[in-house]
Amino acid sequence: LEPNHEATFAMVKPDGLKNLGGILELIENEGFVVSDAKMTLLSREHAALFYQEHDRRSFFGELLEYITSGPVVALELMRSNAVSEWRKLLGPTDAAKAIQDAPHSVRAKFGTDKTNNAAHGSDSPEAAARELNFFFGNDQNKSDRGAFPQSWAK
Ligand code: DGI
Repeated sequence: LEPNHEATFAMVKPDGLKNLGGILELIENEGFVVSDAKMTLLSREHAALFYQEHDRRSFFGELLEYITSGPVVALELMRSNAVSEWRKLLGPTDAAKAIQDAPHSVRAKFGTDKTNNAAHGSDSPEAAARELNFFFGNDQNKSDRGAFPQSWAK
């Protein structure tokens, strides 16, 4: 494995789903391995838990409406420095700002505004661990990854 090999959590949001292929292409091109994936529809309760740090923000209601408006695709991504590298590829929260500051980013290419911004990325290794656990649980089958070819997880 490469130095600093780690996992992060990504989520293709409802507005990003129509561009799932394009988003996965950017992810693969940056050397990430998609090591787990799950398509799901978040309940309002789960969405509120996932975004609980924002529960006092003015946009919280709008965020919950949006994130429960259609299916999301949860992804576990692996590579060296996966957390910071995925944040970099994702781009700034506001897709309009992303077009200016990070034109090759996922949010610049596939997002629209502050709410409809195509995808999510954990902002720290601690958040990644919590968010991976939230979507994928402490899945013992994850050790089955050892059954994949050595070359697969780079
Ligand atoms: O980690 P990010 O997704 O880049 O941003 P965050 O953790 O600060 O906020 C989580 C989500 O909440 C973000 O992807 C979209 C929404 N959000 C954040 N700030 C604003 C916002 N939505 C609106 N409408 N206005 C905001 O200022």
